Amino acid sequence: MTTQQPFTFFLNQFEARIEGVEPLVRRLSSLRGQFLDQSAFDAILAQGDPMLYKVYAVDRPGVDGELSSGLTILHPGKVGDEYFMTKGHFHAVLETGEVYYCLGGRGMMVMETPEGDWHVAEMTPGAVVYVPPRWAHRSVNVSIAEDLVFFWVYPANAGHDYGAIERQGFRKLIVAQEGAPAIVDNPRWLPPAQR
Ligand code: S6P
Ligand code: ZN
Repeated sequence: MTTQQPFTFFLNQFEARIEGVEPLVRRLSSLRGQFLDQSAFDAILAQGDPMLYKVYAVDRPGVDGELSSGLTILHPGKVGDEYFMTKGHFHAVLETGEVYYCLGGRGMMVMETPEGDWHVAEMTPGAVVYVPPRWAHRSVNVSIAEDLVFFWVYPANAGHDYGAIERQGFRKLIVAQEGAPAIVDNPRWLPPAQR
């Protein structure tokens, strides 16, 4: 057994980055099929491929006991009436949870279980959202102009399973209705027994 050495990294909250870490960038094109309004999606892509979010990950070896952590910056914007969001995933090791700590902006975390239970949690500065084992999670920026910035920690051996979400999305969508975010049903979503 090897003994890991303690280390420190610096999260620059004001510049929304982690010192010395290259971010992973996700653009709109990587969420093809996720936004309900396909023609609005195509219209934005025809003008370019905007960056939706950046992820600064301090990854650790994927073994029992290790924790990965990092910072995500999700930009504001909409595709049709639907706010910019992350792809969303289950953890490949389903029985692993995650903690999110919101540092800035205004958002919602959409969650669901494989059985179709759902929950939406508000993300505002200071909010710590606990994602229990088995819950898929997606972050949504519901602000008009501000970035949604959050820190997260999860077991380094959890892995990511994007497949189920890529196929039919989450049960609930977050859309702008009369200027305010609303939780609505995703018409593409089917209960587990009908898939
Ligand atoms: C990892 C954690 C976050 C997300 C990130 C981007 O378990 O939940 O780091 O990876 O916010 O979301 P996604 O769905 O594109 O991985
Ligand atoms: Zn996760």
